[in-house]
Amino acid sequence: MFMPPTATRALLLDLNNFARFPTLPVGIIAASLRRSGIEVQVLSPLAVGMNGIPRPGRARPWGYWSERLAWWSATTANSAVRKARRRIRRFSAEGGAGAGTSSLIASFELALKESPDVVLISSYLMYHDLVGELVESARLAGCPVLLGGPAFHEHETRAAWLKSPGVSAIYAGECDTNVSEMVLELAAGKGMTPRAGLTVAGGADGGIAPPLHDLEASPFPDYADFPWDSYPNRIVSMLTARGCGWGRCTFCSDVVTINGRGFRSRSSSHVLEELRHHYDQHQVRLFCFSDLKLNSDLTVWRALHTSMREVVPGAKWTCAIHVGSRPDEGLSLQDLKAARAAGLVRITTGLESGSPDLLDSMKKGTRPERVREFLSNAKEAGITTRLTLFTGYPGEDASHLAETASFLEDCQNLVDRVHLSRLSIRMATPLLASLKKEDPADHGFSVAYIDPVSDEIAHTNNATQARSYRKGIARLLRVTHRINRRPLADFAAELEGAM
Ligand code: B12
Ligand code: SF4
Repeated sequence: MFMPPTATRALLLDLNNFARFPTLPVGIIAASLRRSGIEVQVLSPLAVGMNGIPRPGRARPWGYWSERLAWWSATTANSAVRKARRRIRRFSAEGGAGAGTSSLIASFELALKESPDVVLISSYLMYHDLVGELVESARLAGCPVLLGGPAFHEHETRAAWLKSPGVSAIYAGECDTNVSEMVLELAAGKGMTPRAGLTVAGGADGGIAPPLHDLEASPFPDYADFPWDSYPNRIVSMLTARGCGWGRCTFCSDVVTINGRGFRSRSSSHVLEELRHHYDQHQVRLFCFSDLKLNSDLTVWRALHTSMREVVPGAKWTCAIHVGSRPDEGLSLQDLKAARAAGLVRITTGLESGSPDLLDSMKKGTRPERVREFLSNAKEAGITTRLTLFTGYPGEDASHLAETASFLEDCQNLVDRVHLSRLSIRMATPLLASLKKEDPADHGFSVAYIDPVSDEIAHTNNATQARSYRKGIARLLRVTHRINRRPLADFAAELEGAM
């Protein structure tokens, strides 16, 4: 392995800022740089007073009314209300902004005084304006900046972000095994070797790097630099694979991101070794599997059931699964009992809608009755469940909402949390591509604008204005609130809000 003669120093800024556990990609980058002998300072916004975005837990008593207000303000025909709402949301998305942001900028400037050779920023797109301020400070300090993150997969996004004069280059790819080379080249100041995924300021667009196939070449994430005392408990995020074994849902933006393209899995032994590593390093027993669908690779899924508690005594964990249509989805009562015995206490799954017709047009690959059976098995196995649903898919009307509400009312004693949202349309999804081709007059649904800087796509949906539709929403919000008002079982409470 190439070792630099004198250690290169990198300042790594984590703008994925989450309030519950250390950030996985930032841990990977830190480990990868250290493996090459590069010194790394990780700057976590949470450590310097910038709030992470909270995940909802138990609903407040007034939750039903605040959800109705949120729904109304998002869908009203009054464009001034919608505009005001967008402004408020953008402000709060930037992490509570205000004081938190200025203390982050101050800490960043302080870190620049230590003269790092390179700044690396891992960012979600909502932090564009903040990144603009940070890179300007780096530019004034004469320090090159390499930018990356999960959502730089579109040419327009990269072009817009490269307009900030302090950004030296954007890498649109999984950088697990090549980040050190890029850092050393930037530090040497002799220009960067062209590579797939790399766009240098002023140069031609480098596209997206192909997906990383040898996941075991990636180091275990190094979580030593995170503000462990700022988290309510000690949780580590794990990934056994990248992408989703189903991967076809039309609206899904996860499978078009940098790391979500194509399904790739690690071996069970490599995953178990990593679990043991984090247990030894940080004494963690709580794990959040960030896989899009942990039951994609049934060998790894079942290895967790048999070996999780052998490698981490007393482990508790949470994950997301997809109730698909394979004959064996690994979700039988026997499987779920084995998973519970191995410490699985919470499962999230996306049903999206209770209407079989809508599920077909979304290519969701699931059926409401199969999800019901899964919920019932999970309940019997003693695992708490969380269901995600959304309204507003093109073609949805009051009758579809009624199917979803009936499903939830039937299952309300089987499910512990419901996350009910409105459709978000994202760039690069099959849904957006099909909407661009269609005539909005056909179904009263149209895309109002696309902002490639933030990947915010506004749309109008005439169906939501019908009285019967609004009544359907109220019914759905009522049953959702009833479910979310209940406290979560004590054995699963440590992982509430982790996913
Ligand atoms: C797990 C997950 C979560 C978890 C954990 C989040 C965390 N911060 O750890 C939870 C469920 C809590 C969560 C919450 C949210 N999430 Co989330 N989440 C994901 C998910 C499914 C996987 C992320 C992950 O771990 N990826 C694995 C790593 C290995 O991949 P990666 O992040 O892409 O990093 C690689 C490359 O991008 C590159 N890279 C990354 N950074 C850098 C930096 C440099 C310098 C370089 C060279 C390369 C590089 O190399 C990395 C290693 O391979 C992604 C979907 C997806 N497929 O990415 C969404 C995603 C990241 N989330 C997203 C969002 C919007 C959110 C929320 C804001 C949602 C909300 N409104 O509440 C919150 C914000 C919470 C927060 N501040 O962190 C968006 C971000 C979109 C955007 N426009 O930027 C994504 C992409 C989902 C989507 N498709 O819209 N999330
Ligand atoms: S199952 Fe989930 S992660 Fe997979 S494509 Fe569908 S929505 Fe995306």
